[in-house]
Amino acid sequence: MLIRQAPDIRSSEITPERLYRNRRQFIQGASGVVAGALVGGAMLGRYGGLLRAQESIDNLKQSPLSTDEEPNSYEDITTYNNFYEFGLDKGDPARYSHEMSIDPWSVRVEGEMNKPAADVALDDLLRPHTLEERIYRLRCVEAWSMVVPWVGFPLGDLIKRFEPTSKAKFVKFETLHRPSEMRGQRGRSLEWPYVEGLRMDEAMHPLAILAVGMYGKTLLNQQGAPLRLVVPWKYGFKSIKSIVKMEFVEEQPRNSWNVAIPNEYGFYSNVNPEVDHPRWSQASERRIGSFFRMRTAMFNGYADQVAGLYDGMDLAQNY
Ligand SMILES: Nc1nc2c(c(=O)[nH]1)N[C@H]1C(S)=C(S)[C@@H](COP(=O)(O)O)O[C@H]1N2
Ligand SMILES: [Mo]
Repeated sequence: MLIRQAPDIRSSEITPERLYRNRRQFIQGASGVVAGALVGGAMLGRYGGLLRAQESIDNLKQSPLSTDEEPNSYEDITTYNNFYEFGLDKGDPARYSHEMSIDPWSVRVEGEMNKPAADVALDDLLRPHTLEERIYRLRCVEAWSMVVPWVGFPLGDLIKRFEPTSKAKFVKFETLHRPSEMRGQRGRSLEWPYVEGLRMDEAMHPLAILAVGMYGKTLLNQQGAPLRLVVPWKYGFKSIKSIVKMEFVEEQPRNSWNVAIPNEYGFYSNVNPEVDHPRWSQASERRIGSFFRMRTAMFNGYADQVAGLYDGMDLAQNY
């Protein structure tokens, strides 16, 4: 499951959409061994470099919760990133995140739960879960967006395994803190480690997933390998990367962007075209790769599924 990432894979060497389409035909075609062997052979021959860097994830179930919008290109998704641990420029994560080693990886799980606190090795964490492909919109608070074909599983399924108690009102997450390998952490752009949190009912919502891959392959470091959160109805900063700790807590946890600039970034951070950022409008967004702006949808287009979580709450107060 784990990858050893080769340093500095040039995006120009990768033609992933082709690879991905081949894989999809293979998955959907399901006419078995012969097609598989051909596609597999072609992949090995043509994309050997990529396969060394990322592992294919086979037999993905397609989620009915996927958007039908066209995913962004692999290149856009892996070269235009926010991951302040590696710098502030959108290109910095792709440039420097190979300096982070992700093998071995484990996640510390603790807090208000019936199971004992434990360091869970990544493979043990993932083993009981069925990975699926979920094509989701990702909307950054900076008013750009992408569509990403994630590979992951519901966060709620993982939470249930640890049997949180009735005192567990929130889940808190932490990113790896390792300044020797994460050059952005040697400066003070944010308080380290990056922390985020969800209310328990948000975390249990079937749309919230933990992602381990995209485009049918394990994540690259710049995307938050080997394990990151994806909460599609919230601004991107809730989707914390490279998670090393999960804690069930009674009080609303701090979250990095709220700590950094509290009047601009709240805890809930639901995508809301009607509540502007103090310095810019949130009514529209630019889909990366497209010239035109489009109108932003309430809850990033997931209102039917998640609006009920916030019944009775003033979303201008709880931004
Ligand atoms: N640990 C950590 N997680 C993070 C960030 C970060 O700087 N550090 N940036 C967030 C922001 S602002 C966004 S928009 C998304 C971007 O995810 P992507 O680079 O996969 O598109 O990651 C989020 N997760
Ligand atoms: Mo963001």
